[in-house]
Amino acid sequence: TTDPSEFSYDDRDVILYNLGVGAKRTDLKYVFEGDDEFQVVPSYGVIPTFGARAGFGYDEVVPNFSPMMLLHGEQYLEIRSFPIPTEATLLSYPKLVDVVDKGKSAVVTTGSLTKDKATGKEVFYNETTVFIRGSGGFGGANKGSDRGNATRVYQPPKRNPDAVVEAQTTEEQAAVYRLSGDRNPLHIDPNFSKAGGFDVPILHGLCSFGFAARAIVEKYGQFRSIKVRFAGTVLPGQTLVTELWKEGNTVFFQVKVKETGKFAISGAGAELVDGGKAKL
Ligand code: HDC
Repeated sequence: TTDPSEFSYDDRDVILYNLGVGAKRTDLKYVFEGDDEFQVVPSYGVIPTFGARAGFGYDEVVPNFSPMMLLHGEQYLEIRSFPIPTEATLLSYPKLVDVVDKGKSAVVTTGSLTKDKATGKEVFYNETTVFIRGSGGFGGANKGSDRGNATRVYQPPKRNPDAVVEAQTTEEQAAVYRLSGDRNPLHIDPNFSKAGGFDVPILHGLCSFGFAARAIVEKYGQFRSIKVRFAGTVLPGQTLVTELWKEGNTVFFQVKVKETGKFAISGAGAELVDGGKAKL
């Protein structure tokens, strides 16, 4: 297709994505299309929006834009119909939501609705916030709008986590993950990443997001929305430690890098479908 908003996928894409977010060969529901419970890790809902263009360029909304200085800041995903298909043709409709001046940096949010092409049914809604270093100082008065769970900062309870899930990424994690759609050279080309300030190409924020989403589904079941802030970078090969707390329908979570003790994801939360018990 030549329509950039159109995205088709099938079981091969599902398996590649699941492997990209750390599924093991023994997790048959993620890696074998013949399994009765074959499914995609629900964070896949971010992927169909990648090719779609929102009708603006970052260089048109902030000063001094350089792609090397762009980092993924936050992500919100809503899943609007279940079960998530393991093959479909979808259409995405992105639009500019917010541009905020953070002084040295700029924060730009794009919202994108994704529908099933055949039925018109809404499948996903995403908000993607990028943090663009060196593109602030343009004097915008906008402090960012309140969009409910999409902008919520989830404060985890003070008690110890109810569950902790540890998973080591591989040295090839970003090299595999990028094949699901985000070909940003920041995650593979050392010359590009060096220009952006990183000696080694860094892991996609959405790859760590997928690891955390998998942990939520495995511990508590399916969720209808998920929101994260990417608080620090992760290098391929590092170990992700996801800490989770469940309160009613809400899962609070955060992700730390085991080797450094620093946050990769903070202020994050997910809203479960029917307390996570729904059989979908
Ligand atoms: O938090 C710092 C950081 O390094 N975070 C990790 C970033 C990261 O690794 N992201 C993932 C990898 S990059 C990636 O995946 C790119 C991808 O390929 C392409 C994008 C995806 C497109 C998808 C399309 C579907 C950093 C550098 C982001 C901020 O740190 P500092 O500069 O120290 O900021 P700080 O002084 O703490 O705060 C300044 C103001 O900015 C707000 N802020 C901080 N972190 C933010 C953020 N806003 C959004 N997102 C974040 N992650 C702070 O709240 C503060 O605002 P205020 O002054 O109003 O309080």
